[in-house]
Amino acid sequence: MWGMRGFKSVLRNGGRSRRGPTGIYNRRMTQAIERPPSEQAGEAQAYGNFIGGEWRPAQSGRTFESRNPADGDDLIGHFAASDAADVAAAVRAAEDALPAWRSMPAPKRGEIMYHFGALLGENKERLARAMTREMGKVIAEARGDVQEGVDIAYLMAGEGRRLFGDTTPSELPSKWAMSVREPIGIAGIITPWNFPVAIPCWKMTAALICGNTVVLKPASDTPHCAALLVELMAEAGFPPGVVNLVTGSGADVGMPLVDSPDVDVISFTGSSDTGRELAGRAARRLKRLSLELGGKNAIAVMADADLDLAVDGIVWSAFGTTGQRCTACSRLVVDENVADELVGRLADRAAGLRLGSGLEVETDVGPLINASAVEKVGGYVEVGTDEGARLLSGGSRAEGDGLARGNFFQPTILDGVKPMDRVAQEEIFGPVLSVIRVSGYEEAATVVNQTRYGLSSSIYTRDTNTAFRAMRDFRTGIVYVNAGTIGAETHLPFGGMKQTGNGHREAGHAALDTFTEWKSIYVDYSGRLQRAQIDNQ
Ligand code: UN1
Repeated sequence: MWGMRGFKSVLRNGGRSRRGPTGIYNRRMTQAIERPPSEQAGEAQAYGNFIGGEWRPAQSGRTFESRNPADGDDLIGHFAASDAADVAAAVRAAEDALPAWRSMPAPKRGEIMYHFGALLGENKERLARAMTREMGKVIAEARGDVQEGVDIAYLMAGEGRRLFGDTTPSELPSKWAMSVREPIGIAGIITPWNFPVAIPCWKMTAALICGNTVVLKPASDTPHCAALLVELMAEAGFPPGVVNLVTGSGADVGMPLVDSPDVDVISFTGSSDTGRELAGRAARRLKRLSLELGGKNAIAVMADADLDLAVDGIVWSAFGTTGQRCTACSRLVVDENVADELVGRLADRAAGLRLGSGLEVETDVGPLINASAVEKVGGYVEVGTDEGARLLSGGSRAEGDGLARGNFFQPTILDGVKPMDRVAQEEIFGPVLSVIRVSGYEEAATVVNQTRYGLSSSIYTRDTNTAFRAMRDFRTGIVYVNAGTIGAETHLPFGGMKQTGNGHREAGHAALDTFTEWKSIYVDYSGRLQRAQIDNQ
């Protein structure tokens, strides 16, 4: 446990985030930045919530730990185990900051955002290493995660000079008609651990550029990444209270945020079960809610496909990030004419993947996020084999040199899976690929769509007509041709059909719809009463 002295010596103190004379965060008042606690030698450090520009412990004084999933002995830090009282304080700070932030011209908000993107880029290596240490993904992918944050920050900085509405002819003479976007108010942002920089950045940059203030509740598995991110946002010049961080559990922090009558919009990425619960709570308050939930993404490989290309794409999509992406490929739908050859090559590749700490450059596959994920994934392998699938490679917890203290699971391939088997229907969120054999495109398209989810899909074919049919037929928010199911770029809409979400999209300019209200404005300069629908007939 830390007292306030230890707390203050480690965390950024209030000086750098005090309001300047203009009421706007004044960067000249900042103090020298201490070395981030993660880089300091000695004992694990304590981190608080970031509320109204100050780092504060949870009001209850309670904390929780974050540990390295590749090595459970590596304690990263102690974090505020917050509750409804801390959420209320953060919401109050966001409310106080709202009037000045929403009235700041959007291009000015964009300048701060641009500065944030640049700082994130400068700190890419530091954040990437902290990310690999905290959630396990291999360092190259962690750098990609931070880069995704940089990309969306620059995109949203540019939106500060767009945020377009429409001007349109009125049906009446001498009357002006236009629509403009307005911020909604306070945005509650609830994010997962698998993209601990990119996803908070997608959500927060979109909310902020539109003029909302935010309260971020990061996953309990990655509070350190969130603290480092928010620290950079403060340094970039977002005024106090515009970005607030509250760490803790979903029940103690996430739910009070969703229930708060003062939080106007919630954006959540996570499990379908939690998403459904949030939807019920938000609905009772008529609160806007953007959900990004599960996936059961398929790659279809046709008989005419370039199999070398397909093998690379499948291995990357199924086992990259240890299968812990919403977009990960967990179903391979393969034409029976090439199935044996493809599956044989995949099994060889899977067996050759090197497991280990993501900080070692030669590691291909890092650990799962925690011990319960190992149990869950192992349980699904059993479910699959009980349903009649053949285990082609992997199938159990990985042990061996350097793996004993981590949550490692072997890359796993199950062959002979039927479309409605549980391992073909339920999200496993681990390195498990279910192979379903089909005869031809029609059956492949049916199987690809035979799921309640609809995030990402892909087809490998050399036939242009087949590729276009898949682009038309696959019921997913993202479709790839001759590429795997992962790797969405930030300037296109990201999100899924069916039960992957509730119709919203993130990233791209589509994200602005989540965080703005439309206002339609009519200006009659005729100097007389003109009645719409009546006086123009
Ligand atoms: C996620 O797993 O929730 O397309 C996000 C991708 C990444 C984002 C994944 N750019 O795989």
